[in-house]
Amino acid sequence: MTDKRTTIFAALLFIAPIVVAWYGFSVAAAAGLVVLLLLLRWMITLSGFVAPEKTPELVLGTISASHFVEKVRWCMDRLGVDYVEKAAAGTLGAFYRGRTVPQLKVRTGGVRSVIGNSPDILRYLYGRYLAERPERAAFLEPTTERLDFEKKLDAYGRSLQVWVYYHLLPDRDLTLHAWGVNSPETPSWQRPLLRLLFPVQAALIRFSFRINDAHYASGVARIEELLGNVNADLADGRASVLGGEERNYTDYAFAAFTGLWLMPQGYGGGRADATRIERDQTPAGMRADIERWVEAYPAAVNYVEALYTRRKEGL
Ligand SMILES: N[C@@H](CCC(=O)N[C@@H](CS)C(=O)NCC(=O)O)C(=O)O
Repeated sequence: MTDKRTTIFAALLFIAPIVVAWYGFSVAAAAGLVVLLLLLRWMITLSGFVAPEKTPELVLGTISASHFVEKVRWCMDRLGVDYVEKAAAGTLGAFYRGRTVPQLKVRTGGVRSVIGNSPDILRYLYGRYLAERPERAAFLEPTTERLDFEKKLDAYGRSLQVWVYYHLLPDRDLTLHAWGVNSPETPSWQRPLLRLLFPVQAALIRFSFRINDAHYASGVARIEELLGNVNADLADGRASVLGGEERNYTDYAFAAFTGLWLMPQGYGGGRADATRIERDQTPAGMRADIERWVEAYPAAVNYVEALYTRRKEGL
């Protein structure tokens, strides 16, 4: 409800024991400080009702180089809602705050709600905007078939995370670039932290995503299975992977995830340019996978590129 105020309060909580030790507070004085802090916390809660912070109605928490973010970002653009993006440095939020991106913050009057996980965000957007703009929201309808395909796509997205880090992590500079160290969108205080914490972050990623030869190989097998199936489905020239002439959110999700390795022009809708890595800058093994996929799955590649051309043209 009161983001900035609670952050300041959290900082005070960390400073308080230092103040107590520094000035040699008695037990009674330390207890008094605790009461003061509790009172301050209560005031912050009340201030949320009396003077709510003026935040935009929809804020999308992002890191710019994220295919899960791109899935939601594209759907929000397609839906035509006004929102602002708040970018953070890659991986810091996950390992120190326990949150993933995309994260949607919704303000309704004085109340702020936070939704994580791309499928949950898309379900919210459909429910929220269906009555207001039924035609624009129809592509978000979660039919059984779409939900089933979305699960497979999200698994493809997770395998791509293993694939990306397997290739990228050994190259510190490239990884830091992807995490936003050179991006003006990344808060300036987070950029030096990224450099400082790189060995910790890399170790955490290696551990949590199980980055090793065997997991990479099984991830590539899963990626190729999905690409093979979608490529076969698209061979008849259909507009939507699931069939028919109307595109739906799973088509954008497929394109957003595939865009992570294909890097078509316009990836990120102009909001991921500062973390972009061109194919000729990628490590040799990564480039070899990309080139193999481009050759093996032409229908899927053409489909994603065509969708990105339409995205650039605002269609
Ligand atoms: N199940 C989540 C997965 C999202 C996810 O894994 N996001 C990654 C970026 S692609 C993330 O949050 N990384 C944390 C960070 O970089 O702070 C979703 O569908 O939104």
